[in-house]
Amino acid sequence: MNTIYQNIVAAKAKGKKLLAVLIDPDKMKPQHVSGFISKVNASIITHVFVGGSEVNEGLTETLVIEIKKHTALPVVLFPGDVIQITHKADAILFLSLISGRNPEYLIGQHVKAISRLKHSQLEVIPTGYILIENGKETAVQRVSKTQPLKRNHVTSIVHTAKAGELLGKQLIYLEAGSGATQPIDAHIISQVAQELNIPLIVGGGIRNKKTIETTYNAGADMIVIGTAFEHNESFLTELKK
Ligand code: 1GP
Repeated sequence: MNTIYQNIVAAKAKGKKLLAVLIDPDKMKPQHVSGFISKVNASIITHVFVGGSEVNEGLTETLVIEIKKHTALPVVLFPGDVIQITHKADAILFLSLISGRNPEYLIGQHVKAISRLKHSQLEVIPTGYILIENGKETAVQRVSKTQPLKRNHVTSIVHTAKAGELLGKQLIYLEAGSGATQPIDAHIISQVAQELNIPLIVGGGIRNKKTIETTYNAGADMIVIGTAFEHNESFLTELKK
């Protein structure tokens, strides 16, 4: 059986675009999971991401167990820190915040994660995580105590992504931040996509079909949406299969 990563690579090769819903364990109550996930199952969503910048210990595992009762979609951890790691998920984006210069989020959390990952079957996907400014401070910026890359420094963004690839990251994730007022610009996405040989994920502030289309057309292989689905479940229904 293919790994989750191999399926992402295969989808990219075929030009099949992927869409992940991001569920924050702090915001989704277990009793709401079944109704929400039934809408996810009826939609074009291909992956369920679970994570948040600050989540209390135990909440992620409870949520993952509940989600997996209701869907066959791959459940992928998108953790803000090590306490969100649970072996009940299928995979983990092993995120290194390469836009920042805080060693804790470049390597520190990763060292701490090993005792939790060592005996688990979780598929670990090394991911270069790049935060780009969107006009307001984001949770990632606050928690990681790092500065995002400037939107108009496109060369610096492209070089950061390429450096991530050459360091061995298997995915690059361009992040505007949860609830971003401005999603990542198509121009930035296309410049980065042209340089990369690995799949490109884009998220933050995407809240309508038009932006989904622009983001895919610019070269994103996978889009991540959290806030828009949290605030408006009918947007999920709009994205029916
Ligand atoms: C945040 O990129 C994700 O880490 C999704 O962002 O919540 O704005 O959709 P939104």
